[in-house]
Amino acid sequence: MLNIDKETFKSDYIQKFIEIHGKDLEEGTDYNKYEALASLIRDYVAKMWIDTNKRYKENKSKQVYYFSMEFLLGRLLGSNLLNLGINDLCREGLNELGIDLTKLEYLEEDQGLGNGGLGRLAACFLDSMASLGISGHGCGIRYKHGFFNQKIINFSQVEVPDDWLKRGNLWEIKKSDKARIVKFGGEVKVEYIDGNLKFHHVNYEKVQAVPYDMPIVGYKNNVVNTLRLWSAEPLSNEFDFSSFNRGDFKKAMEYKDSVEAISQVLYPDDSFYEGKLLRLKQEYFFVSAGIQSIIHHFKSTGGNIKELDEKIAIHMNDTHPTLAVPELMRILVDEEGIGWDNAWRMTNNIMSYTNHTILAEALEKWPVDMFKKLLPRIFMIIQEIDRRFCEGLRNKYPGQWDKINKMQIINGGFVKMANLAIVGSHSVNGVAKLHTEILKKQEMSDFYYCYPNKFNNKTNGITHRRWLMIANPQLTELLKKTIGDSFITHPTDMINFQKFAKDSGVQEELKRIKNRNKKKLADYIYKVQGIRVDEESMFDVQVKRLHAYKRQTLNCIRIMDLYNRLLDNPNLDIVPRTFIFAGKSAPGYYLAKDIITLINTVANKINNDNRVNKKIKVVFMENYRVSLAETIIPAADLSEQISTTTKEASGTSNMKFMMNGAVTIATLDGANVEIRDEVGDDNIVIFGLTEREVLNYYKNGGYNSQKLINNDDRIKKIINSLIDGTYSKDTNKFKSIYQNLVTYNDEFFVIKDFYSYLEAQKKVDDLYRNTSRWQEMCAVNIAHSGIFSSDRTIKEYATGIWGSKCMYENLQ
Ligand code: 26Q
Repeated sequence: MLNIDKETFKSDYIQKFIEIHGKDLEEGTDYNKYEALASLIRDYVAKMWIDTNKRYKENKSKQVYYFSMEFLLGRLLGSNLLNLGINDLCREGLNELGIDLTKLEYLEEDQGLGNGGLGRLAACFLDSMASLGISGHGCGIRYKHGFFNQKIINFSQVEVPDDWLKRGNLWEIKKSDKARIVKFGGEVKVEYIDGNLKFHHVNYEKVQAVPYDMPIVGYKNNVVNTLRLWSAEPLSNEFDFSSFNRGDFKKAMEYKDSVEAISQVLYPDDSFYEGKLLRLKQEYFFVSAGIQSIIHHFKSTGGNIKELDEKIAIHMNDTHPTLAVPELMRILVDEEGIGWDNAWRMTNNIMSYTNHTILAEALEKWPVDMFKKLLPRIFMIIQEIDRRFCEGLRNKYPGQWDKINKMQIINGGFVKMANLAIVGSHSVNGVAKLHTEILKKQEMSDFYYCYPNKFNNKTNGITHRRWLMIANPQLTELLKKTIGDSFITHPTDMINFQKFAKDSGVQEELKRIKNRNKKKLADYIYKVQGIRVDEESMFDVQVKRLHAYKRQTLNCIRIMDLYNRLLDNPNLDIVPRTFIFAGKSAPGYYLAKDIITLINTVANKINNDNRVNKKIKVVFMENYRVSLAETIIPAADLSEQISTTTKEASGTSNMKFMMNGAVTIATLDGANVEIRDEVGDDNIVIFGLTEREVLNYYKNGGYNSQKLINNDDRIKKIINSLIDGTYSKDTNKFKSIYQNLVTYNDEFFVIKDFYSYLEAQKKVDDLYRNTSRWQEMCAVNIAHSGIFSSDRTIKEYATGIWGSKCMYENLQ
């Protein structure tokens, strides 16, 4: 923990300001003030960072590397201040200098280098690893442009490039001297030397990978780990200078552009795989640079390469970093001269893999021709891995060709990344109990029966430091006041709050805190969207990526139904609600974009209809991102977790909402199952098809959405209103949604679950009317949320997968 007093901080701050801006504080803009503060904090962190690295080196502790294409960090100033333990001191010190810390915090751009759940999980894991004193570091790509900014224009999503680096990134340090070369293309020449095969990769194109390091500060424990993000830069000696000199710099520029393209932009798809060459380049680029730098560091600090697997662990966040397996093999075999069998044993001990989805359309597979051309040596290594693997399979399953074909790594003209990740790792995990069971018994069953011990579950978690302490300081204070502050380092101690669930004083406090958070959100909605919402109404919230399986459509059609009912009966007895949506759609996912347009169109109609807008309002908030989530989630009364059962691997916003005292309406999907098991059926509202029913329909058929619609006038009316001009004069506008539900038989059972959902919503109304019962439910949810801290998850990874020690626990 940083040892500093307020007066020292103030004078350090003023000095820093003058040093970097060359003017007095009074002359500075707010952004100047933010810059000075962030730079000062970075200086404070620097010493701890160096000390941590020294300690890791001296203790020779096992180093964990979390490889991920995405790290969705959001803002860092607040979490760095909190984790350094100087939040209050800074706030007061700055206040005395006439500066409002909150205002400065809002000036920081979100670091949006991720799509959603998977990227945010990586960010929570970094925070937990540092806070538990685990020597765990991130490795990824420093995209020049992160996830696009979303604007809503004419009710529809428009994508605007994210330019998060335009004013620089104060948290990173460029380490040019640690740059690595990544090789693409070319050919492999094979040579026999003393009876051994030797492989020479020639005529390749060189790309320089330059690392930018960011400190990851642990919570009050003097630990600072590293997130290393790689940027692609051209090498000056790769320019074709002869053509450059002739004045023909087109070629030189082409080289420069093609290199810079690699770390130019994050792919904005989160559930649909497309075999794009640039994406494959990105994957190999960061994996190769990362592994080279790990091995270089290991050797330069005196490590013996033969013991590498005792000293490092590499985790693959989904299949995106799977080329780490053949890249590690390449370095061990080709460069370190280790025999194949030993290299393979070590690689297997080092690597582990998390699966985040069962959607078939999201599984990565690369066309062999493309792969071979871009990564000739890596392809050969994968062929050899596959050859040996299949040889083993043929012995184990003689004659079972179907099974062997399905498990093969290179098959049907494609390199299958999930198969390679499973074969190359000693551990494969799912992200919630149900998801892991589905992986074992359905999606990856052949692999599970072949290697039952590899498979395990690690239910996701979220860092309670950001999602409770930073996002909801008042609730944090109430917890401290009632149960003490042990929950900060031992989040499961939040269970002690359960005894206060029926305490009327605590219930009132909870309500007061929620109302303040709601007011803050309502003010924000008015400021940015110009919509006035009733702060007394129930805030009913669904915020997440737009996807058919997440069923924003189900939420929307029940709002359309409610609107119909209110028009029929203006005195209908319902709890007034504000329906809040937010989320981005992949730019090429037209159905999801149409759903955004539908929600905004319905919102516009309802909000402007005086007959109903005292009772219901609909708001679609633009540009969902980490910092917006921090404002929305603490203000939610009701958390919508309504995916088609079996489709949502885990979900993590469900955990954030419960931790902030929202009640959940949910299907028994992903981690909702575990949330239900924690809080009990009385403290969550469950509806919808069960896992068994869904799997049965998918397997055996028997579902007919058209029949359901035609037999039910109420549903028919809503569905027809998509195409009969009720919401848009252009009757084609929502035709794709209509066709999905009617013509294409409603793949995600929106119609099937409709009445069950309505009934659950009726139950929510009844519960909400009983204020004391509702507050009790909120309290029970908060009390049980500690288990969903990513600290718990990371301890399970550390002991169950990585075999790494957690300093923090040792100190207990
Ligand atoms: C793959 C290939 C090419 C381009 C993009 C991609 C790609 C990128 C991102 C594929 C998937 C993703 C992200 C997936 C994701 O966020 N999954 C979510 O992971 C969460 C954390 O485990 C779970 O809680 C969610 O249930 C799951 O949907």
